[in-house]
Amino acid sequence: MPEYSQEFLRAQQLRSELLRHNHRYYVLDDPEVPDAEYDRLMRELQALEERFPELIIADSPTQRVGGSPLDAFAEVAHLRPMLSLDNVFDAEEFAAFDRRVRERLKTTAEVEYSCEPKYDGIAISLIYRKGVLERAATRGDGNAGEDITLNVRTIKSVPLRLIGEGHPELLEVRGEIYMPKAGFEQLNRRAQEQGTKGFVNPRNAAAGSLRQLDPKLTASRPLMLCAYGVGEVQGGELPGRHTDTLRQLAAWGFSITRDLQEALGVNECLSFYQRLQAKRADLPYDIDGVVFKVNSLELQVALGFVAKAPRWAVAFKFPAQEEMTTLRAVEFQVGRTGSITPVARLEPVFVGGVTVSNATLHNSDEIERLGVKVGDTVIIRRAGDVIPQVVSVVLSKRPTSAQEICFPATCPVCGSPVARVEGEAAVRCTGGLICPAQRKEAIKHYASRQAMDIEGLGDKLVDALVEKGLITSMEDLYELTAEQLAGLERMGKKSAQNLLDALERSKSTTLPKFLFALGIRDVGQATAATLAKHFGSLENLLAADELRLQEVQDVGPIVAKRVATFFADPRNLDVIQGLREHGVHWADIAVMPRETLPLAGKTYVLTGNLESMTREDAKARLEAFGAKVAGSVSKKTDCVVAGPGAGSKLSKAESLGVPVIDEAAFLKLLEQLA
Ligand code: I6G
Repeated sequence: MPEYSQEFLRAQQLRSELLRHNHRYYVLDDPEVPDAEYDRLMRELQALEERFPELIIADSPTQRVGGSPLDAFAEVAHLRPMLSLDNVFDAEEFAAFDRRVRERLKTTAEVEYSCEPKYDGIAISLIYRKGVLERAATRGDGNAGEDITLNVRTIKSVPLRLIGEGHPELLEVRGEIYMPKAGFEQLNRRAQEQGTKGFVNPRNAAAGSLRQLDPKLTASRPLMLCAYGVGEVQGGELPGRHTDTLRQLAAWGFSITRDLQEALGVNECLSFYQRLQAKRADLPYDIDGVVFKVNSLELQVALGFVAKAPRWAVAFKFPAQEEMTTLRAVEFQVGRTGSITPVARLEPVFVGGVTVSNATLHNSDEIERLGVKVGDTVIIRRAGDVIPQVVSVVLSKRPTSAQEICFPATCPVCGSPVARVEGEAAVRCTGGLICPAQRKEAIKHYASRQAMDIEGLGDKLVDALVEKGLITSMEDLYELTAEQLAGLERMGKKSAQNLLDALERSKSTTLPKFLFALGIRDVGQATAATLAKHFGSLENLLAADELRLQEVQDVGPIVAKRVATFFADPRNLDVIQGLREHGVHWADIAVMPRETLPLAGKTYVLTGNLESMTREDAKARLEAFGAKVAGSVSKKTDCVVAGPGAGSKLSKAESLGVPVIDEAAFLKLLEQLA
C-alpha cells in the first residue's frame, strides 16, 4: 500500500492518537478523552487493519496481545548484568553505607542521593531499538533471564513505541512490574467467586501473571510498570544525574515513581524514609523500602560494584509486613452489632514493626477460603495500622494433629442461637441487648472519645460495670452513684467523682456525636455528620423514610435501610427517650441548602499526596462545603490542591492559569470555612 494512500495516513494518525491517549490514561493517570472515544478510535484502527493487513506494524496499539501460547520461555542473555541491591535495615546501617561512599570518594562533603520507593514487584529489562520495544526479560540469575516479551507487551503502561525525541539508538530500561493493591483484591475476589485459588499477595500475583505462557491471560491481569533506571545505552546520551535520567524516561513515555526526590546527606535521606513509611499503607501499591542511589552518574562510575551489587546504591528496607507463625487456637468474639468474629490466637511474632499475637479471621467464608486448621503454620500480614490478617497456610508444615475450626451454633457469650443473614458473610448472635457482649460493646462505643467522650470510662470499667450488673444500657450510666463506683476495684473516691463529672459533661453534646454514639450499623462519624447536617434535628431525621434518607450525600440504599430500621425499633426509641430524660441534649443545626454552601458551584481537583489526610478525606471535606471534586483539570477548574508528587495535573493547571494551592493553604481554607 502506498505511503500516501488515505488508509495508510489514517492508520498512522489513529496510531499516534491512541499512543497519546494510552500514555495519558495508563502512565499519567490523566485521560484527555472518555473511554468510549478511545474504544472508538481503537475499533476504527482494528477495522482498517483487518481490511488492509499490510498496514499492521508490530508496535501498533492493536498488537499488544498477540501470538499463540508458548511451550516455554526462551532464555536470553542480558546486555549488561542485572544486579541486585544491598539491603540496610536501620539508620545506623544506612549511615555506615554513606560513610563508605564518602570514604571511597575521598570526600567529607555531603553526597546527593536520589530517593525512590522500592516497589514490591518483579524486576525486568526492556530493550528499545530506534524507540520501538524489541525485548522484555526477567532478571533471572542476573546474567540471563527469560524472554517474556509477549507478556510484557500486554501491559498498557509499557510503551510499545517511545514518545518525544532524542531516543538513543538502543535503550535498555529497567523497572519493576507490579500489581496495584486494588487490582490484586479484585483479582482475588473474582478467583473466590469462581472457586479458584487466589494469590497470597500482590507481588506473587504479578509474578504469576508474568509467568503465564498464554499472553491473553497476562493481558487480563492489572499489571503496571515503574521504570527505575537504565542498563545498556548505545547511540545516544543520557543526563548526568540519575533523577534527571528518570525524568527523561518519563518524557519518553515511561511511568516513574511519583515520589522521586533528591536528598543531600544522611539526614535528608532519613526524613524521606520516614515520610514514605508514614504513607506506606495509604499508597495504592506495595513497597518494601526506599532505594537510595548516589545521584551523580560520574560518582556512580567512580564507586563501581562489589560482587553482584552496586556500591552506589542501597535498599533501606521497611520492617517486614509478612511473617510466619503458628495458629494456637481460634476464639469467637461478639461485636457491638452481634457479629461473631473468629480471632486467631498466634504464637507471638514480630511483624510490621510490632509483636502480633492475634489476627482476625473475619468470618466462616474466610476460614474456608484459607483452609486453615488449629496447629497450622500460617503467614501473617500486618500493613500499617490495619488489623493483622492471616494471608495463607503453609500446608507443607501442617502437623498430623491439626484440628478443624468449628463455627459455634450458639453465641459463645449468651448462648442465643446464631443466624446468618442472606447475602452477608457475618454470622450474628440473635440475643440483641440481652447478650452481655453486645451490651458491653454498645456502651463502650457510646462512651468513646469520638462519640460521647466520657473521660475515664474505659473498656475495662465498662466490662466491670456490666459484669457487676450495675448497668445494662447507656441510660444506666447516668444513674450511677459515687458509692457504687467507689466500691469497684481500683476506683478511689476521687476517680469516682471524676467519672460522675465526666458523665455530667457528656450530657451536653452535638447531634453528629449523638447519632454516632447510638451505634447504628454502618453509620460512622462521617455519615453521622452528614445526616446531622442534612436534617438539622433528630425529629427531622426520625421522620425521614428510606427514600428521603437516600437523598443525603453518600447515603446509599444499605445505609438508608440500616438507619430506617434502627429508628423503627421501639426499643431504640426508648433508649433515646431515656437518654434525653437523663439530660442528654444538643443544639439543632441550621439546615443550609446546598447552593448556599460556601464552595457551591466550585470545582476542585486534588493531585499528589497530602500528609495530613487521605485524598478521600480531602474530597469529603470539600464536598461537605458544597464543592465538586473532579478527576482532571480543565479551564472550568476553580482550584487545584497539589501535594508532593503532583504530576501532570499540576503542569496542566499551571499551563491553563488555574489557581494552585499547597496543603498548608488547603488546611487554612478548611479552617476558615469551618
Ligand atoms: O531491584 C531494584 C529495585 C529498585 C533495583 C533498583 C531499584 O531502584 C529504584 N535499582 C538498582 C540499581 C538495582 N535494582 C540493581
